Amino acid sequence: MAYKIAIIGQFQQGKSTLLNALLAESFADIGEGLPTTHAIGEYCFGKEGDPVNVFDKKSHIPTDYDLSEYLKLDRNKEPLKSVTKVRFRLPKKSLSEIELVDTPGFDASGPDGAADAAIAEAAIDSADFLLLLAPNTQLDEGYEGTKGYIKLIRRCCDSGKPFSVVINCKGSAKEKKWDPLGNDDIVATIQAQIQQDGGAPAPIDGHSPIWTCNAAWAWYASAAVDPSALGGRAKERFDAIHDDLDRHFKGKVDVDQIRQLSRIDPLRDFLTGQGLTSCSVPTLLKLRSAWTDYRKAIVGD
Ligand SMILES: Nc1nc2c(ncn2[C@@H]2O[C@H](COP(=O)(O)OP(=O)(O)OP(=O)(O)O)[C@@H](O)[C@H]2O)c(=O)[nH]1
Ligand SMILES: [Mg+2]
Repeated sequence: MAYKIAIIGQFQQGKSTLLNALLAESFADIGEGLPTTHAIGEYCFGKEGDPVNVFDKKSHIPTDYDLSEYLKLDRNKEPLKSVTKVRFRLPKKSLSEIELVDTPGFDASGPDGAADAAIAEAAIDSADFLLLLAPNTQLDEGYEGTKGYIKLIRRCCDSGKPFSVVINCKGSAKEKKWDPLGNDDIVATIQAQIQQDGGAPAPIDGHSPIWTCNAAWAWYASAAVDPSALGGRAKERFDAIHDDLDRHFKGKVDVDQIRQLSRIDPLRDFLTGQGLTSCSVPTLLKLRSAWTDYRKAIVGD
């Protein structure tokens, strides 16, 4: 059985973007502010041409779709609207030992919000490892969304399962928000909470259990190889990221550098290598300076 890694977090914080970045291909739908993922997305190893298995509430027997046909369909319309789980079987070496699971987000309002949370809870229960995605724009003292994250950190600790925290930078369009650690308090908040709840998260890349990344940059670096392949919304998102990068790097956007700075590759290596062990608080405390040194080495500021 493959090692099951579930990406969890609040709604619209970049779980599906992270999943696509780890697979270096766009399978999961990305949103624009409204809750977007409502079904479990399982991404596991398969052969070229394997069908996508689609499950809904009514039956345990899946309906099969051809992968390229499935990706063209509108997932917000019936029959796909009432889907509870989609299983992708992909010929990707990175999935030979692990299975990645994209989940609906926590804390959305309305009846869909409660249903999304129930599905995400079940995904936590059936996972071997949890990747909690925390955006750098949150976890500020006094910010309402922080409470939701504290609850999720506690949920990870209580699950007794190994977990790591990934900080992304959803607010990259704003000044200084391109740095996943642009919010000074974020690591301290997470550390204090994990410590208080008695959790022992797993260090990524032999280094720290709180990993910073920018999945949007990784996605940009992959798509930049062939921007003509992008259509519709993807093109708009690509152009927005390009403008953002242009500003930060003063017109010298080097795709390899951006990819390296996104820090997706070491995260993927960690996940596929299953280097999952526990880690002490002193190791956690080294993170901030490690990230600053890393950034200086790459962009020189
Ligand atoms: N700049 C930047 N934007 C990001 C990053 N990750 C996600 N985003 C943006 O955040 C928005 C939401 O991303 P999704 O991947 O749909 O978020 P999600 O957590 O899967 O959302 P739900 O499915 O609703 O729970 C999109 O507009 C993404 O482009 C990141 O690392 N950097
Ligand atoms: Mg999603």
